[in-house]
Amino acid sequence: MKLAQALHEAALSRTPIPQPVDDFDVATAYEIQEELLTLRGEPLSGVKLGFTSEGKRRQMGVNDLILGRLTPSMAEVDVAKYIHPRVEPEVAYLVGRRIETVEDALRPGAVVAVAAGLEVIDSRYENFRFSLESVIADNTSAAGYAIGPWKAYDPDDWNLGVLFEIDGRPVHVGSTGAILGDPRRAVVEAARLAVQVGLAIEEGALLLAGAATPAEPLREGARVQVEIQRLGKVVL
Ligand code: 0L1
Ligand code: MG
Repeated sequence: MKLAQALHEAALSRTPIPQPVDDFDVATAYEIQEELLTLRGEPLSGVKLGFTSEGKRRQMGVNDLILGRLTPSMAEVDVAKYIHPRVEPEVAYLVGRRIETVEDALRPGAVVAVAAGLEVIDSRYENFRFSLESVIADNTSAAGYAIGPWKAYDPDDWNLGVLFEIDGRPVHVGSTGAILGDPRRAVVEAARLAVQVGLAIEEGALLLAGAATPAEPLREGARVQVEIQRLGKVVL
């Protein structure tokens, strides 16, 4: 597919591309995303959800969440690799059993651990502008991530305070409850979208549940820290 190739080359060359002119539907967008990941030539390390806050969906004029795929090299965050990166605080879950159906996501042990996370998003489109379909094709802007120390999953740990700091200054405070109203819902929502696109979420996979506050530009040399009550810290 031409768009997958163009997005792959945009990431490699750090040169953003214009919005695609042709319309395509969500199913086609996920096919392009899969093609893009094949071009990357890496296994998956996990999945992520995007548009998990009502405010962001309203701002973008969309009414569903989006699913992206994570790869091991995204764990090597290096500002020099990106086009116009932004960073946002996330809740990260560790998947404890293979999820191929929504029912699997509801079974005990679907999630075994939780951590404070950071996601780097970097649209391969000019000016970070996209439609729902074009951002899905662009693997939901996924570009990097960092995860703090894992803590055994406790279902009571869901509505927790979040402090997002850059260079020692608070830039946002929030709550993990801003993620889907309850970040625990991310497991079922990720399963629903994964089933829709024919993807299984493997045991040991990482699940980035969504952003707890707005994203901020990621500058070269910046010290970025997210601290989540009871879960601990992650630093970039
Ligand atoms: O992870 C996210 O919520 C981002 C999804 C894609 C939209 C964006 O690039 O802001
Ligand atoms: Mg995100």
